Amino acid sequence: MSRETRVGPVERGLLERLRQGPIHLTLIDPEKSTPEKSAALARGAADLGSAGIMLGGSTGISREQMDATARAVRGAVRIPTIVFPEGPGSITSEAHAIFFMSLLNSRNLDLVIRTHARSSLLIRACGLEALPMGYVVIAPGMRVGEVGQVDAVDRGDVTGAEGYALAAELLGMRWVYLEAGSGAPAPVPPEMVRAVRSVLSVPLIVGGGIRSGPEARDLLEAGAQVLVTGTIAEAEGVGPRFRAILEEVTRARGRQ
Ligand code: 1GP
Repeated sequence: MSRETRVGPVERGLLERLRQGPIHLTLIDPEKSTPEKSAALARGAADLGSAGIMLGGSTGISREQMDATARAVRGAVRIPTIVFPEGPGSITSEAHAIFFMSLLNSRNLDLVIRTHARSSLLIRACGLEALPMGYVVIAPGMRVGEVGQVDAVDRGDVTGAEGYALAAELLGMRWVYLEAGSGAPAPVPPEMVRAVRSVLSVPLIVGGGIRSGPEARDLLEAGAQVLVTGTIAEAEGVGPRFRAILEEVTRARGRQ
């Protein structure tokens, strides 16, 4: 089978959109809302131009909650619904795809590869499209840094971040995610994003702590291709700050 044929429709669609410039993904935590409210939030985000809905975030999401939320969101929007897993319990056939991600700087091998070995056959059986991703936690890392038993990359350690990102690409991962941690006081430093982007040819995702238009703009100017926000819409809905972030993404697309 050629490499081309392994890339599924969700990934092809995202790559197609990326050709026109950066995109935004909205992270929704199924544990923090009802399926109906999550679907309404997804609709609002999609209307403002978000390119996909990621479902995940909390530890210990139940399969039932994930199924119900994925079903509701998938029924509400045309953009793809992508699982952002915290473990095998996140796997649902109700979503379109899953970020099949290795937490590269975890000390816990379960999160690097063992859980993947235990869940890959189920993912295939569910018909879920897998997007292979290298996931790298940058300080402060917040909850994922703790739960993920991570040796977080120091915010000044640009070479460390470049090393992880390029290793992911050389291992064949088609997406790289620099994560400062949900609710981080500041996003990944733009200078780190710029450096990582300069060594990568696969798309670079950046998330954690993005709360304002100017923060989004700085990351986009540094070369982030996908911005992920969760907390802002969770706390305020698709309000002014969420809109400001989406406006920056739209503006950056206009510049390409
Ligand atoms: C978490 O990067 C995402 O994995 C989103 O972070 O909740 O801070 O937007 P925020």
